[in-house]
Amino acid sequence: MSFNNTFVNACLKKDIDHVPVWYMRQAGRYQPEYREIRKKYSLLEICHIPELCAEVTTLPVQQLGVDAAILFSDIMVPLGPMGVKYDIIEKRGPVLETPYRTADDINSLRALEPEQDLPYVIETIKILARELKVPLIGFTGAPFTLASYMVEGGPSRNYIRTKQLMYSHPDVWNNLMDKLGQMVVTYLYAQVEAGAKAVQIFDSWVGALSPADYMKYVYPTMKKIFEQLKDLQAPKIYFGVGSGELLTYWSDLDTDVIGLDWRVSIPEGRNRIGERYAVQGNLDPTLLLAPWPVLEARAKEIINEGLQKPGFVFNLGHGIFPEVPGDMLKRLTDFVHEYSASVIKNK
Ligand code: 1CP
Repeated sequence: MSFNNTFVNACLKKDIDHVPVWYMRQAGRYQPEYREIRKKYSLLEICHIPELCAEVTTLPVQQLGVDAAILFSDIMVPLGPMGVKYDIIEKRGPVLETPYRTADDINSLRALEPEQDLPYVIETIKILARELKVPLIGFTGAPFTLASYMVEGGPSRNYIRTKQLMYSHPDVWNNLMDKLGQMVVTYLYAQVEAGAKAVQIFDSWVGALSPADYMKYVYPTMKKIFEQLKDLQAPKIYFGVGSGELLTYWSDLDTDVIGLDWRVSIPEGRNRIGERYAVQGNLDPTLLLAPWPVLEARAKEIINEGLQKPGFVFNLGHGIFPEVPGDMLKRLTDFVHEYSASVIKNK
């Protein structure tokens, strides 16, 4: 079987013969095989065993026939070597032993050296780069989203402590953004060096901010990150949930692809970010629990909208829920491939 580079080509707005598809959280609890592995190993243990981690990363590619793999890891993983003590609690998410809230807390963070600090991640990527027939997506959390876990101490609804730090001690906040921004740049270069063919920056919770606060407290760091990533030999995807009102402000970031959630349509998303970027998205993941005709109709609309301009990757607007039946995802993947191929052929 030859290497399927359709995903990377779509990210770069090149010609494609079908719309590529992958799913956020495509490796996870909805898979019986994953649940079996998780009976024996914690999520972080899986990340530490390269052969096993590569297997978990590869499972959805084999089962669903998706056009890209995403490294099995968590956004918290690079924070460990920087000094953050955390665990990932089942059905909850990342939880810290002690939150980071003061100037001293943040000064104590040390810089990430990926090859020395995360050799198991590098090794996993090397295995996958050798074995996969589709591109591997490397990833990192974005500074705001990572900071939200560090300052709150865990998942949050209103990000009160995070915003409090931001408003009350902008110098301390900026120091935190700066350190996390440096980590993002170093970590992504290391992942691509090891063999990742694209990268996604997850700013999952940035939609909690007003545009004014985004511009003041987050944008300068994101602008700098993308400038520093200009020599990265792989397309970059920037994604946030509920980020519709921020999209206009993303229109001069040096990324290749913008990930959209389902609250903004693909054409409206393109209006807001401009012609320059490819887009990725944006099926509401809840539709995977709807009757097939309802799901199919919506997928069709998204594909038609996506194909109006060059540069489209089919994905969900956010991660797969554990309740989703795997055969629904397989059926959707086949549908995206077949339907989009027929639209492209008849153009
Ligand atoms: O196939 C894949 O996508 C799996 C790899 C992956 C990725 C890309 C995992 C494994 N985590 C992530 C990124 C991640 N982790 C994000 C960004 C993407 C997103 O928005 O979904 C975020 C916000 C986290 C933090 C996190 N880790 C949460 C969310 C908590 C909250 O604040 O609501 C949770 C539940 C986790 C645990 C986790 N990470 C990954 C999995 C499969 C799981 C849950 C299942 C398990 O414990 O086995």
